[in-house]
Amino acid sequence: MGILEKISQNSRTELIRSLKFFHKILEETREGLKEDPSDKKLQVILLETLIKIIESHNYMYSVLDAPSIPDAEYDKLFLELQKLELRCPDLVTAHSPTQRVGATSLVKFPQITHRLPMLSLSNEFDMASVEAFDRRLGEKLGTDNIEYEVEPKFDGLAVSLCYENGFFIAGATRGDGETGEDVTSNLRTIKSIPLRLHANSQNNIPALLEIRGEVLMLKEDFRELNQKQRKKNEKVFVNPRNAAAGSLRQLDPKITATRRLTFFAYGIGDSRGEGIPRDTHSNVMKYIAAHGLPIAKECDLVCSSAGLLAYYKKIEDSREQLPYDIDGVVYKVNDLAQQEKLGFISRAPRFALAHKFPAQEVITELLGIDIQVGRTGALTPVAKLKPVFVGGATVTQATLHNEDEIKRKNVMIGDSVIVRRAGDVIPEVVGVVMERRPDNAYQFIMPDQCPECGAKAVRMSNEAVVKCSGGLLCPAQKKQAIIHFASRRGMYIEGLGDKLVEQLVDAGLVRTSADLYLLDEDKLISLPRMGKKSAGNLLESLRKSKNPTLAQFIYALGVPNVGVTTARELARYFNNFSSLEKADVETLQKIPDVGLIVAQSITEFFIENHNIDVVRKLFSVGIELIENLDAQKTQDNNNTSLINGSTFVLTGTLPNLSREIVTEKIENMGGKVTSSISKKTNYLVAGNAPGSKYEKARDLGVTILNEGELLELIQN
Ligand code: JCF
Repeated sequence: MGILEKISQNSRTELIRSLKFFHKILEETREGLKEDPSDKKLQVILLETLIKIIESHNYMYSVLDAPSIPDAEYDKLFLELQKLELRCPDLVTAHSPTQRVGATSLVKFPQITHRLPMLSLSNEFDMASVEAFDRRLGEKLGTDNIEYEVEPKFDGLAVSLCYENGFFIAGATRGDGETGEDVTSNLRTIKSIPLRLHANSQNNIPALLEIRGEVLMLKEDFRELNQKQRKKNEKVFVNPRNAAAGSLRQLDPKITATRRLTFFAYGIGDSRGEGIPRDTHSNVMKYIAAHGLPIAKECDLVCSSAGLLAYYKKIEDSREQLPYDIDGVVYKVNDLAQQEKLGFISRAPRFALAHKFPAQEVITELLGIDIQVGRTGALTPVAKLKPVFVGGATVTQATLHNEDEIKRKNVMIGDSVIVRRAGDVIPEVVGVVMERRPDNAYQFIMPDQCPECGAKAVRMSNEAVVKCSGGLLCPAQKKQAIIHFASRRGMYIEGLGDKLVEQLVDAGLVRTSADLYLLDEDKLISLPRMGKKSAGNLLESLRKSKNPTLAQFIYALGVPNVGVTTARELARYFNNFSSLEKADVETLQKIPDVGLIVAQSITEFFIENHNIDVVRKLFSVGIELIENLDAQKTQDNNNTSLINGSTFVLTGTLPNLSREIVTEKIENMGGKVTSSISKKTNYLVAGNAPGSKYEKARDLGVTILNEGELLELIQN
């Protein structure tokens, strides 16, 4: 452990101890003030306590790089302090956090004083406040149809880039708004920041141009970084924003260079030179773009509050598809003369507003930890939460991944935990609010027995997961195996969902996937809520599922470590099921992507008597494989299709086709779909909001196709 890390850990522990204490005082003073709001002594105590708490969080966030509460909670405390100071102006002191323009600066980097202060934006969360904003400005300007430049609000780090005579000479973080950290060397590693401004059509380069914008990490790059970090057993980042911050604030620019960061400009600070627009903000944006700096594609011009709200809705709806995280939208009066007229209010321009999305991180209580048993017997701890509304839905459960994760995050039952839910990602417990840990919080102990069947739970020495050793005798594993068997990419038995499988197994009607095909109407209607019609539909689905491709069937069996892609490779290699069943470890390893572990997992599966029985039974109840179809198709296309033998990578969202379908089509025609671009990649299929793969493909000269072009290739 380095000195800095040691200090961090010690200060964190100390801080948490004192925070606990201050929170008690906070509550008591709040109570006291409820009885007598004008009690001067209590006011002073409340004020000092709020300052202590806020400054501690500031320190943990910006110096120790370890945020301890969600932004929204911090904002609440800050607001409470602001309100108190507004009521009692005599209590305002220079050391109050309200008297800063922004967050604390780090001492690690040299400081740079901004030529013009970097301001912050006023925030609003609701429609009515946006309407009030527009009305307020309209009254001041004497118009009821203000034009606004609008854009997504990047969830990154604000920086200022200074260009002299076209050369990038210095860049700094926002810091406290007056002075920031000199991160010039690190910014120079970001490819989307030009080291020299491009000449625009008038060919004039400004003598001075201070660009304001945001450094961020694209979602796709964030996922790749965390994958790499996990492999190297290094720190994984909570979200792209923290990853971007951690990457930009590296003392060694070589490390920053290995992290893929992106920059988007949103305005200018100081400037000198001819041709710099002085009329509208949208012209400033065009000017910035013409000089080679990236601006958000989603920038737009709208009028009046109706235009603002329509834009908010549009961006909110496309949020998931955007390549970067945003936390709202920004509205800015477009006319610069109007901007000047409106001026500033303390730390923010009066002519701009951040309209934020509802929080994606909230605090709630961890009521308990349940164990879920998966198909392969993996026991997954799941957090039972006090219901909480986050990211647009009520959440009662969140994954805790595994035992090590719980230890790493130091999660105890009874804790207040930070829960994050972004889009349709599974909600997860991000961390613990340590200062709120109650005295009766207790450690979770991973059970040494499967909670479903009582079999011993074992942890392999080199694995993070604990597994139930009950195999298919375990009802939970049985159910999961059947759910997997029936799934869309398996046998595709329509209408056979999780609930129904559970009922069938619990009623003793189905013990293995083969039993499904022995069901009849009488057996089915014995189940609660199952009529003749539903029974008929299910039997029809079962009948229709009896002729899977070899690949589908292999996948459906649920051999550990054999996913869709491996199943396809196996089908292509063996062409028929009996060769696969008989294959030894050496033979299996000749297949692309099959290593020793997968090969062993396959041979072990086909040695197991129970599995052999189920497979035999499946064939005896009428499963007939379309064994040679995949091979046939490949052969047919051998000489004619450009797809056969080519490697494809997919990025972004395709307008009409899902990734699964595209992958299936390509693979059925003898092509391969991989996840990362290299010189060996033949085609990149790019949809909306493509990630960094797009640039990489372009750099490597890989052919880029859109959905239409891909379909043409498939049809030819
Ligand atoms: O994230 C943005 N698009 C954005 C952030 C745009 C702006 O005009 C901003 C900002 C943060 C602060 N302006 C300020 C003053």
